[in-house]
Amino acid sequence: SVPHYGAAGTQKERTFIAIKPDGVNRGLIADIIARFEKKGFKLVGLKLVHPTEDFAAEHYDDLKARPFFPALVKYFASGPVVAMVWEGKDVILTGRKLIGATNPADAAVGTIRGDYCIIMGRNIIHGSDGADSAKHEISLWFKENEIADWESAVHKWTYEK
Ligand code: IDP
Ligand code: MG
Repeated sequence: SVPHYGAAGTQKERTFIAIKPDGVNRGLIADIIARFEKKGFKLVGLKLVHPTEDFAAEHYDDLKARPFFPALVKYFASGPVVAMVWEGKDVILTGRKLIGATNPADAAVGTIRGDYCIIMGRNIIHGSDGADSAKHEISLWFKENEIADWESAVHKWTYEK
């Protein structure tokens, strides 16, 4: 079987997706999960976590030199987040497409950010931006025994093989 962070480039590619505290508070959990489910991706990890500011800073470590970093850490640690791992062919890139552009003002209508938020500092959802960050973020947020490596009963209706 694959490592718990998945195998990029295969049907077992995995990405880390988090509904941020504004998405949780605004009642968008079910809608966001539904979009990934209806696309055909498979949920393999799911938990509600209220991150500490230290953990938020670790998650966003690559942005620590940016001027908005302190506000970003406070925002991300301001309430519970829905932490998820989704699996499927090209789920990292396609997940980013479902989410839409970082700035909701630039996000296409029909994307999650395009439909549900207005400003960058409250853009409701996070998604890994590549294979390396997916591996890093899944490993940061989830232990091996928190990932369910299950076979979907509708696999053959989603993929040719
Ligand atoms: P991403 O979430 O689309 O991957 P990143 O560049 O990785 O975007 O930035 C992480 C998060 O930091 C964004 O989702 C957004 O909440 C916040 N952010 C990024 N750039 C800005 C900015 O210029 N002003 C305020 N917040 C920002
Ligand atoms: Mg990012």
